[in-house]
Amino acid sequence: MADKLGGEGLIRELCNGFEVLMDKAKGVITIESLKRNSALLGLQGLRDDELVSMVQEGDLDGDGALNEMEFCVLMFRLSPKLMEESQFWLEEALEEELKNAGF
Ligand SMILES: [Ca+2]
Repeated sequence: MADKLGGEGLIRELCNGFEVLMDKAKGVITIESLKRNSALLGLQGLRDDELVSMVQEGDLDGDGALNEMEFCVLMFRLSPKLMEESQFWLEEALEEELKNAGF
Protein backbone atom coordinates (compact mmCIF):
# COMPACT_ATOMS: atom_id res chain seq x y z
CA MET A 1 0.00 0.00 0.00
CA ALA A 2 2.81 2.36 0.89
CA ASP A 3 4.29 1.97 -2.58
CA LYS A 4 1.08 2.91 -4.28
CA LEU A 5 0.38 5.89 -2.10
CA GLY A 6 3.85 7.36 -2.31
CA GLY A 7 5.33 9.56 0.37
CA GLU A 8 2.59 12.05 0.73
CA GLY A 9 -0.17 9.46 0.84
CA LEU A 10 1.72 7.48 3.45
CA ILE A 11 2.05 10.51 5.66
CA ARG A 12 -1.65 11.13 5.32
CA GLU A 13 -2.34 7.49 6.15
CA LEU A 14 -0.18 7.57 9.27
CA CYS A 15 -1.62 10.87 10.42
CA ASN A 16 -5.20 9.74 9.93
CA GLY A 17 -5.40 8.63 13.53
CA PHE A 18 -4.70 12.15 14.72
CA GLU A 19 -8.17 13.48 13.98
CA VAL A 20 -9.71 10.49 15.71
CA LEU A 21 -7.58 10.74 18.83
CA MET A 22 -7.34 14.47 19.32
CA ASP A 23 -9.22 16.61 21.80
CA LYS A 24 -11.54 18.46 19.44
CA ALA A 25 -11.58 21.58 21.61
CA LYS A 26 -7.80 21.84 21.92
CA GLY A 27 -6.75 20.49 18.54
CA VAL A 28 -4.08 18.29 20.12
CA ILE A 29 -3.90 14.77 21.52
CA THR A 30 -3.85 14.77 25.31
CA ILE A 31 -3.61 11.77 27.60
CA GLU A 32 -7.32 12.21 28.33
CA SER A 33 -8.35 12.36 24.67
CA LEU A 34 -6.12 9.38 23.94
CA LYS A 35 -7.78 7.45 26.72
CA ARG A 36 -11.23 8.46 25.52
CA ASN A 37 -10.69 7.64 21.87
CA SER A 38 -8.05 4.94 21.74
CA ALA A 39 -10.68 2.19 21.60
CA LEU A 40 -11.74 3.56 18.21
CA LEU A 41 -8.32 2.62 16.85
CA GLY A 42 -8.30 -0.75 18.58
CA LEU A 43 -5.95 0.43 21.32
CA GLN A 44 -8.29 -0.26 24.20
CA GLY A 45 -5.86 -2.84 25.59
CA LEU A 46 -3.35 -0.15 26.54
CA ARG A 47 -2.98 0.69 30.23
CA ASP A 48 -2.99 4.25 31.46
CA ASP A 49 0.74 4.27 32.03
CA GLU A 50 1.27 3.02 28.48
CA LEU A 51 -0.84 5.85 27.11
CA VAL A 52 1.11 8.30 29.25
CA SER A 53 4.45 7.02 28.01
CA MET A 54 3.17 7.09 24.43
CA VAL A 55 2.38 10.78 24.79
CA GLN A 56 5.66 11.46 26.58
CA GLU A 57 7.61 9.62 23.92
CA GLY A 58 6.02 11.61 21.14
CA ASP A 59 5.98 14.97 22.90
CA LEU A 60 8.87 16.81 21.30
CA ASP A 61 8.22 20.31 22.64
CA GLY A 62 7.33 19.21 26.17
CA ASP A 63 3.85 20.73 26.41
CA GLY A 64 2.36 17.41 27.53
CA ALA A 65 0.26 16.93 24.40
CA LEU A 66 0.79 15.71 20.85
CA ASN A 67 0.21 18.09 17.98
CA GLU A 68 -0.25 16.68 14.50
CA MET A 69 3.43 16.76 13.60
CA GLU A 70 4.46 15.07 16.85
CA PHE A 71 1.81 12.41 16.34
CA CYS A 72 2.98 11.69 12.80
CA VAL A 73 6.58 11.42 13.91
CA LEU A 74 5.57 9.04 16.69
CA MET A 75 3.62 6.89 14.24
CA PHE A 76 6.73 6.66 12.09
CA ARG A 77 8.81 5.61 15.06
CA LEU A 78 6.25 2.98 15.97
CA SER A 79 6.37 1.62 12.41
CA PRO A 80 10.04 0.72 11.89
CA LYS A 81 9.52 -0.69 8.42
CA LEU A 82 7.61 2.31 7.24
CA MET A 83 10.24 4.54 8.75
CA GLU A 84 12.97 2.71 6.90
CA GLU A 85 11.26 3.31 3.58
CA SER A 86 10.28 6.84 4.37
CA GLN A 87 13.16 8.23 6.35
CA PHE A 88 14.44 10.44 3.60
CA TRP A 89 11.34 12.49 3.04
CA LEU A 90 10.39 12.40 6.70
CA GLU A 91 13.66 14.11 7.47
CA GLU A 92 12.96 16.66 4.79
CA ALA A 93 9.50 17.30 6.18
CA LEU A 94 10.92 17.60 9.69
CA GLU A 95 13.63 19.99 8.63
CA GLU A 96 11.03 22.13 6.95
CA GLU A 97 8.82 21.99 10.02
CA LEU A 98 11.62 22.95 12.38
CA LYS A 99 12.67 25.79 10.10
CA ASN A 100 9.11 27.10 10.12
CA ALA A 101 9.03 26.81 13.90
CA GLY A 102 12.15 28.94 14.11
CA PHE A 103 14.73 26.38 15.18
CA1 LIG B 1 3.88 18.63 22.23
